[in-house]
Amino acid sequence: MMKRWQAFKRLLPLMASIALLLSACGREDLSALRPQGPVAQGSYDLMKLAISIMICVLLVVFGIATYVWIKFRRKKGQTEPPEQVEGNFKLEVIWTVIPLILVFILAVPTIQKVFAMGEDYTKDKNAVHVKVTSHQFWWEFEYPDYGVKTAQDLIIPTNKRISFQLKTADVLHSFWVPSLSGKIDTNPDGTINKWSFTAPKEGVYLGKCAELCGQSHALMEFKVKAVSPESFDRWVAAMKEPAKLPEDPQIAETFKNQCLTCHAVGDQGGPAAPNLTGIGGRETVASILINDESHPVKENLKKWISDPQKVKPGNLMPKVDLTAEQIDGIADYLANYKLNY
Ligand code: HEC
Ligand SMILES: [Cu+2]
Repeated sequence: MMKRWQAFKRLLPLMASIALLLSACGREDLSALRPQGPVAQGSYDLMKLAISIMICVLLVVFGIATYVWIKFRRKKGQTEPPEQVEGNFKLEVIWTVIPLILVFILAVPTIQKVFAMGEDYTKDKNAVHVKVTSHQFWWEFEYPDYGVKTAQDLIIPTNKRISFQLKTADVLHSFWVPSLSGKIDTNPDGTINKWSFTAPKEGVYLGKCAELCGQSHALMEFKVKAVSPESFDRWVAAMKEPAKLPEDPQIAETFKNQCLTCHAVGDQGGPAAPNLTGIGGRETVASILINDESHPVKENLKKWISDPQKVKPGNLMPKVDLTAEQIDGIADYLANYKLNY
């Protein structure tokens, strides 16, 4: 007994540090335990149901076990083996039927909710339709009804059903916004998966790729930004305005030749890379460099453009050969490319 306690005491600091380490892994805004919309609330309710049932089972099983340990322990002076019991029809029926009932209680709402999440709203006229394409290592969002495409920040109106059609441009990824919904894969076999959720409250919700998809999988994030319906309409209108190019003609020339071969702004450029319209007002650069007071968007843009491979190893943007002035000029132009909405 003493020895065991000694060993336990020695292990205590290790266990405490592991607990600390693991708790640092949890990011507050990446938690399914703080649902912010009805779909995520549904999943959370299922978790609560499952855990409640498990706790009840645990209490009953351990209660009976403790009772049996005490009641049937070897009594003082007892020498013969206790009475041997083999089989008990009544008991066996009970411990088969009860678990079956519990599984049924869990299965019915789970199946209902899973099918509800994947229900097809692609023909729903009241829904906002978004075509999601996952790429190594970024998310593309297209709004077919508005002729608008964006990346990394998914802008949605509050209280409207958002109907998603999801596919991948390369390998298997998984679309996951823990506080708004469960996960849905984007399959490489060409299947288009359907999915939907709503966000009742304005706010920015963190999303993440939830399927190991390559070197920078862990850096493949996105944001869902829920805004008022009026604000959403203004955003769509601003996205549809003609492209604003750099004022400095030399920077404009470099930007057109070196960047618009892959990227698009407004009505110009190509579809191979994230659409950069309004990038100066987004939450992040390349989904992982968070724009805030200590990391202003221009700094993040310079960091990215100078060496994209250093920020997100293995991503498909090559390091473009530019002078420091060109990088500064382009970063300045993009940082000021903001949309009012
Ligand atoms: C060969 C195609 C290609 C070229 C040329 C290219 N990029 Fe990119 N760029 C990409 C791809 C692909 C990504 C997405 C990387 C990722 O996040 O995985 C990207 C990401 C970005 C991002 C982050 C976008 C976002 O949504 O946050 C910025 C900013 C950017 N590029 C700027 C530039 C600039 C400026 C140039 C010109 C100097 C340039 N790119 C040239 C392919 C290209
Ligand atoms: Cu991915």
